[in-house]
Amino acid sequence: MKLYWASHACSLSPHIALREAGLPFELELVDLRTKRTATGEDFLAVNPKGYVPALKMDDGQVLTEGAVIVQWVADQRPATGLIPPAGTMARYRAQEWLHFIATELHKGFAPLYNKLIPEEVKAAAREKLTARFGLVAAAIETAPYLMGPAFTVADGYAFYTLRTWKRLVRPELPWPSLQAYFERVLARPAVQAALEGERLP
Ligand SMILES: N[C@@H](CCC(=O)N[C@@H](CS)C(=O)NCC(=O)O)C(=O)O
Repeated sequence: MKLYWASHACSLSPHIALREAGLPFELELVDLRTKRTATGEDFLAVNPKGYVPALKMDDGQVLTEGAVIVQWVADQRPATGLIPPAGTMARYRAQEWLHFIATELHKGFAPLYNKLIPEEVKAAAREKLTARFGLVAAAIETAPYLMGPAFTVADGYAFYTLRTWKRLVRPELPWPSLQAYFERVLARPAVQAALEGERLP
């Protein structure tokens, strides 16, 4: 299996999921500007969408969309509890988080990356993100992780968005309880290993 990734990108979330699941995989760095990989592959031939993450499986199939890749990864190792079983209400709750993180948090940062977007629009995006992160903060007031006592792939994805806030907005998270949550996830050995694996020479 091969995970196509880029630095500071949302591919960190499936990277964490793969390490939490203990699955064997390789990493392939993608240059998102040239669409070539570190070993010279044409990334558009791998994923015509041109963005990471993409997971090439052992049978050659390529799965894209981070919120879906992490579910596939978690389902390979059900005993890890990285996601509740398919068909249960708990699974829909995990999907509810994953979709919220993808569409409201991850994509909520989009205006902040765009140099052509005026500052007032960026300020409005930051305000909206603050309110959305407030919902995450409320969820972790009563439990260590989004789904309760145990870490799930939703936490790995949320962690990426918290890192993005720290990098693009300011080092302090908008809600105090989020900092403790960030540190809890950061301390996990699989998360440490993923961050180490993404350290560029
Ligand atoms: N819908 C995709 C979006 C992934 C995405 O936004 N990837 C960014 C990095 S975080 C990227 O590769 N951008 C480069 C591009 O769009 O060309 C998903 O949820 O996985």
